[in-house]
Amino acid sequence: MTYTLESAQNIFTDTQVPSPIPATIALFEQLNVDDKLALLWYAYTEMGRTITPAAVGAARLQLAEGLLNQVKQMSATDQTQFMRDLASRANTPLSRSYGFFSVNTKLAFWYELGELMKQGVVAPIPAEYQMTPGVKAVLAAIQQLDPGEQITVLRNAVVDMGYEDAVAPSPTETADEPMFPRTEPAPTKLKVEGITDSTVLSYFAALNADDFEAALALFTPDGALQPPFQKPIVGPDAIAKYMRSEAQGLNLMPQQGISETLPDGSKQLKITGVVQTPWFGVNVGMNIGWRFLLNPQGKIFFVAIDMLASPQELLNLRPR
Ligand code: 45D
Repeated sequence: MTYTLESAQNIFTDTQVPSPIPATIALFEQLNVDDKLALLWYAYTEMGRTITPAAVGAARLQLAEGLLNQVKQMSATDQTQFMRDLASRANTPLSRSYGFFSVNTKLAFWYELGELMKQGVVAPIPAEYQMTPGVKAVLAAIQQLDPGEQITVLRNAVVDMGYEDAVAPSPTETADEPMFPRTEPAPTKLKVEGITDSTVLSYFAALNADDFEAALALFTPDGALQPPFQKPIVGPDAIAKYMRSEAQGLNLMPQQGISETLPDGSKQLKITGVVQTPWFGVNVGMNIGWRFLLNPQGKIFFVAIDMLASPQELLNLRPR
């Protein structure tokens, strides 16, 4: 096949609507540290209510326990300073410990910190704190987003905190991630309007069963997966590692798609639908698009996962 990763990244770009997420994050980035923490707290108390506590999980919290205990023992002033250091990515020992956590451990850590703030064990946002105009503007921008976009912004903020050492390997990243409990199995009989391709249908079934080996077997040896707002992850080993840490417990509910076979027998498909993360379960649906490029043998050379800008884009699947 004559495709390159670059040309694959550009398939179906004419059907895409720019996402408001990067601009919202850029607005947030302009706030000072205290405003960032306050904004996130307000946003979180509005949407965090629907986090599924079972997803936080005892095993995941155990990975964060050491740092949580240290924070609990601090004075209120030091706790506030610790949170500022996280938000400003200061190079301190505790901020580095946080930086070592995997994405899901960071989320669990902040979930627990939020609970402790509500209980008064960890210093809350000061009662006399007044929202600045900047905070109000970013909060208004976040309120414009749909719930799936809002949790993406929140997740991004959490993942970006702390000091990340570019060289040192991350202990919890390399350790096995605790499983996400599935209270109900994901949908098994998928009907995707306009799509009969068995590779793509097997991809959805494999992820819905947390069967990453089966999913990987569908890729070419140089195959790539591009998560939302990220660079492509190339090769089975890297994709496997990524899936084990970030694709567990997802419910993929593809709804409709279009498929085009090219003269050399390769195929490009765009499918749209809804994905639920175990963190929020059925409470939040994310509007997602998958753009697949399959080689003539039906293996996945490339798949991009995109956050759709609007529910309209779900149906923006005109054949060309
Ligand atoms: O006090 O096909 C703050 C792939 C500070 C795989 C806080 C995928 C202030 C292939 C931090 C706010 C994975 C790519 C407190 C598909 C403060 C594939 C606490 C897609 C207390 C489909 C904040 C998967 C907290 C996708 C606790 C798109 C915030 C997955 C918690 C998307 C936020 C998953 C949480 C998302 C956010 C999950 C738990 C967006 C979770 C978001």
